[in-house]
Amino acid sequence: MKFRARVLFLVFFFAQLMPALAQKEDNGYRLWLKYDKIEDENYLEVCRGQIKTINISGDNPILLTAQKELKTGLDGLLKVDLRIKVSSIAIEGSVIAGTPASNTLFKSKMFAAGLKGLPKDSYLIKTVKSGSGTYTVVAANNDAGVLYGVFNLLRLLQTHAPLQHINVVGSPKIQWRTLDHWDNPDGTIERGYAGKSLWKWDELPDAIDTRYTDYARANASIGINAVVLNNVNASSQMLDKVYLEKVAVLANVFRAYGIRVLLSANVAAPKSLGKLSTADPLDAGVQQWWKNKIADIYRLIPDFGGFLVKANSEGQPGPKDYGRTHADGANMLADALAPYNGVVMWRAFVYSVDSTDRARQAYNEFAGLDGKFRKNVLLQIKNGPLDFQPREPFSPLFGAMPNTTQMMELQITQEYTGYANHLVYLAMLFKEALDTDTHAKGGGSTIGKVIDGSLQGQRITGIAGVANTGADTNWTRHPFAQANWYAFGRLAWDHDLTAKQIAIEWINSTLTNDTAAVRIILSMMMPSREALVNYETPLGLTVLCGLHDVPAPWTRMYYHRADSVGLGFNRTTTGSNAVAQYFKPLQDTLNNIETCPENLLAWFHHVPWDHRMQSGREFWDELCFKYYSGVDHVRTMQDNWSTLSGKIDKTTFDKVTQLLIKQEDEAVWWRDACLWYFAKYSRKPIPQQYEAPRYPNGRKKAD
Ligand code: GCW
Repeated sequence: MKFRARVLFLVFFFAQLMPALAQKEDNGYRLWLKYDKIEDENYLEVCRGQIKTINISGDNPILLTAQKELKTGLDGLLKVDLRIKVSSIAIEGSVIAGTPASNTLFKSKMFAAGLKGLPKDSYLIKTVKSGSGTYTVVAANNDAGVLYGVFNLLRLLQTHAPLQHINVVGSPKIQWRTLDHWDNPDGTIERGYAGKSLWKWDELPDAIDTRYTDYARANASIGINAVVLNNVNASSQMLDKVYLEKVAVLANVFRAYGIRVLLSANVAAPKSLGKLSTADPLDAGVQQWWKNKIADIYRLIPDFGGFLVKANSEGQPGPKDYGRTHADGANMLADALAPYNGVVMWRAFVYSVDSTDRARQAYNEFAGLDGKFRKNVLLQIKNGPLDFQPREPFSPLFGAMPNTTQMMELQITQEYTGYANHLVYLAMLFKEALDTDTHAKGGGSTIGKVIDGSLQGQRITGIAGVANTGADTNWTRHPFAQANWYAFGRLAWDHDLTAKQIAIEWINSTLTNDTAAVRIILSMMMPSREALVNYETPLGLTVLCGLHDVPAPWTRMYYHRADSVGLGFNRTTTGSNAVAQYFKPLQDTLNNIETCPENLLAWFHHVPWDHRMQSGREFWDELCFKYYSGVDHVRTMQDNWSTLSGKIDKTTFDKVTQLLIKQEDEAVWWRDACLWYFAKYSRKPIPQQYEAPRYPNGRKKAD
């Protein structure tokens, strides 16, 4: 071990001495919007041959943005200074972008058919042959569609897609593609690992940080169109006029990028802010207070999106304080927002420690309320029934409320997935959740189809990701954490994209187009989430942490139930019967230890230590195997990354190298702590072929 650490140190040390090769130093600020000159000379030539002018009128804010972005992107990638020439005639060598309203060209027969029926925010990109040359078209029915099309055209260039024959239609599957910030008025971020909040409340509304624009650009480039600015553990202060005026300034900046602003609302605000004696949603005075407040908000922010609410969970106030239901609370706000087209995103994350099985709680509280919510209420459900663990089964609420609009909440910030210290590509987790079959209407009833409305016909659709951004220069601290922000946006836009496709896009636009290097980076990213599961909570184990990045299984008996017989939480019919919340036949599959997927075994079963696994190993040996293979992957990542020295810009290379050293050590710590502790119950040794623990009693010195 020591030898290994020394080798890595030397690699790192010599990497420092190497001259910065061809690559520029990169502080990561530009994210995936780098637009450095295309290095492949042949491809560059093709692009320069086809793209010579830009034709997009910038006569309203979003089109102006699209024009700016198109020029910035193309100028950078092609290293030219393109002329903007607005005309309704298609000229060879031009990129023509717009809507039928902005350019009469798009009213012509040639485009009318393609645009007909193209939904809001969708676009088509097409190479059109004309005479001896070609021109390129980005067309949409609304301005935001043009902006998304422009960003996609730039992405095609960043990924070196063949330009001569483009024929792409892009269409978002989900309407509310939302980023939730857990940012507090004092500038701190709950579960934020990349510095302070981006919102400088003390400077607003007077000073407008240019970073707000860069933030909006990044979001728009991946299709995000809504942001909730403040923590769900909400301070009423955010609804105060002083703060609303600051919020309005941010909303103005974001609007030009097609982004709407929402706020988390503390439902006790009528009391704390309005000095009423109650916050009961059925009280006429309370209802009037919200109506007035909402009218004030829309005066300042005409396209305000609405409220996100965490109620009666972890100490937050809510309708149950007054003997009312979640539906009563949500509907009262929904009625007040409806005249303005606003929505309520009401969270289903309810948690009180005393419940016998926490994994059952959300379903118990919400399933019976199906059909009771207004049409403009979206029930926001975390992907798993518990709380953003490295792996959970899906929340059984999905698909179980056919008369209620459901949206999914994912966590981009790495609360339980290594903070911003571990390289973990979360698209694998997001995809697993979106692709899971709920069996709500027979096989193929995936969560993706529930939330995009195609399964149960809900008309409003949404998805939210808890942001991992902060004021750190590179936004997310770990350079690879940017990929998780990127992947969330891309999947919110189209959950049928594959995690691999998205990773390639991100690598190409952020790190490199070198084929061999891309392959190596992919081999690191793609298995990284499974590796995390393996070195923290394999085989269906969950919440084995103290602080959320530190192993402490000895404090989490509630979740793992280790004893001399076995390990895991019995949620079968002989236990808490949480399986009953799932649709058949899945319910039976999960209930039977022989058919339950092994990666969820200890979630649903108290697994005997000698239970025979598919690998032929006994459960205990399999557990050891998983913990050790999780660590192995981190080491493979280190080895692979070290081969990229000189191929990736030095700042990023060094930073990732350092973080991988930390990740390796923490992975080993998790492995050693969990196996040391569980061995007390299994009374079995760690098989001999494995290396000796680095932390034999599960503690680090500093611990
Ligand atoms: O995961 C838990 C977090 C809390 C968070 C809560 C929630 C915002 O530990 O910090 O509170 O979930 O989602 O409401």
